Amino acid sequence: MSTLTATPELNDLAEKVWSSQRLTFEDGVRLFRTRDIHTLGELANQVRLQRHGRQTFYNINRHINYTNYCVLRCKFCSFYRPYNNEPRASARAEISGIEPILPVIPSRGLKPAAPSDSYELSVDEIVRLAEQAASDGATEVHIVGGLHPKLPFDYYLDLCRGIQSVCPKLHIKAFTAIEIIHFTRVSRPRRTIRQVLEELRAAGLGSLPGGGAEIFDDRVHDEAYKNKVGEEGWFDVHRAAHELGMYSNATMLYGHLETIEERVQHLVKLRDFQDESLAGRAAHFNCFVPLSFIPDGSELRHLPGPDGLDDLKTLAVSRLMLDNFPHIKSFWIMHSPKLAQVALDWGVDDLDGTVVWYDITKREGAGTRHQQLTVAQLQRLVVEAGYQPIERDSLYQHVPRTSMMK
Ligand code: V47
Repeated sequence: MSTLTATPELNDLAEKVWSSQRLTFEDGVRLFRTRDIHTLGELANQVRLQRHGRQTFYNINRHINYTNYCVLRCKFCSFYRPYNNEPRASARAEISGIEPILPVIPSRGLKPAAPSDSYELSVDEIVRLAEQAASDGATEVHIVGGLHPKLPFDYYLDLCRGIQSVCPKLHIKAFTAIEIIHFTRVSRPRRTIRQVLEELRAAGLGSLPGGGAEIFDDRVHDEAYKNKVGEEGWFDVHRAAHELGMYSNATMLYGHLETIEERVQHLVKLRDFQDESLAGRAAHFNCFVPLSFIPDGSELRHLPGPDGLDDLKTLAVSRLMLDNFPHIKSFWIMHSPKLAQVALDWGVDDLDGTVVWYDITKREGAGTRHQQLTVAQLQRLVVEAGYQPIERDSLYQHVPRTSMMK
């Protein structure tokens, strides 16, 4: 497969990659620990080139984070705000059959503005954002939020229905596995995971993003996100989605309290699950998204977070270990556009998209919710790196455009 000469340290692993043999857990750990980073990057790049040639995928999308109220207190998260019975926004009044507890505050985008920065968006506001995104050329809205203690299941159904009725072509990629399980708990009568997914799909949900996976390990779970649904629940949701024919993604939040072994174990668990989905379910994971931990503002802010080399190694090892995942994404919001560009040589073939607004992490402190790359900027990153930019839809079909998007 290659003209690459691996150092003796990685010779046997290079042979395995060249002959398409599956890497073991121990191989993954060795790749993380190697000092021969050039061979590691080149091996990942070869796998990427074999799968996708020089094509690099991006989409025109818009991320919408509907609330930062959350019943959880994950230590890595700087996004959540406790609910504490603060004055309510307009959301509940606008959705079917819900009486507002407090007077409705006129719709003004994010509410309340002061003294707290907690917010929830009404269904109408979300639909308007989606409409705006569609008129700007977006093919996808990526919608996730905190676990809101009061919003009823109807809010999420109305949100999907509302978007679908005004933008029937817009793909709704929404709700992490953790949110889906939250919906089973708030729904009345209580729904199963499958019922929640079926109802959301009938309302317009197209696919599931990969968030909430963190690290599949009980020790890390108990130290960093104790009360969150763990690996079993996360896989239950993705299993049900794949059985229903709904595609999804998978993530790994790395660079906080986990060890290298725990990272590799996470990858192996995903690979095993993907084998099952590919063999016997109607859909599977499309993409793996390693999320680089951003400590700013979180309870773990004393940690340094991953450096650039760790980011590149993690992406490369992911490409090599996850031999049954079609795509590896560098989410430029967390990696930075510069690192995401370099990562195209380290196994990455997807850059997510234009994003526009993003609330969950802010690399440069407060006031930078507006995090956007234009199509021209995304394309330039790709072209300058020697790759071919391809606009994709949510299911990785090529999007033909008659005019150049900005
Ligand atoms: O679920 C939270 C993570 C996720 C931090 O599926 C953090 O295509 C880093 O899942 N530092 C949300 N990460 C983002 C996500 C995602 C993003 C882009 C594309 C896709 C996809 C999925 O972000 C959360 C959590 O795991 N996260 N806090 C933090 N401080």
